[in-house]
Amino acid sequence: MSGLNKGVGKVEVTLKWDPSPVGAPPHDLDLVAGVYTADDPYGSAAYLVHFDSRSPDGTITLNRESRTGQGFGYDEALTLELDRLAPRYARVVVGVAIQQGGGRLTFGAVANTGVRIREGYTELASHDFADAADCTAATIAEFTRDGSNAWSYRPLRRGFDADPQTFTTVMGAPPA
Ligand SMILES: [Ca+2]
Repeated sequence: MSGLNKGVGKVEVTLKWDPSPVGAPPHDLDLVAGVYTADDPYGSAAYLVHFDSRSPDGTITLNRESRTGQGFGYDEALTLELDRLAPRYARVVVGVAIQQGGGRLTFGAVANTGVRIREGYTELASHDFADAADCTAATIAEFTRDGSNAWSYRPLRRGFDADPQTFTTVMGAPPA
């Protein structure tokens, strides 16, 4: 599915992947959310949410974090309560970054990657990163707030060749 969905409130993003082969370094993928202000929606993130960084007001929460991809079903889960975000925030970008501890690791080298975006029981999108096979990080979704205060969802599929730290500084950049 793609396209524009208006009026989204509480959204869950879930990420899955399969563990690395036995003997290989673990594959660790991370969900990342960048929150941007109305004054500077494409600039630096006002704050980030990921395994090592929480939202100051608790509106965006990483409910589950995996360092290996082991286990059934989804390995990481991020909940965004967009309708609770303070008015000064007008844009949220969600992406996935791959930890590069064992050398350069791309989506194409990680087995069975998948991400799903849902609002309640409604699936807004699902994605397998096939179009980012040569990338080490990618954005997947953008949520923006318009003048009427309603949040809209758009797919935002852009691949990056960046480590997780660098990715957080470029993920909010405007489209080229
Ligand atoms: Ca992780």
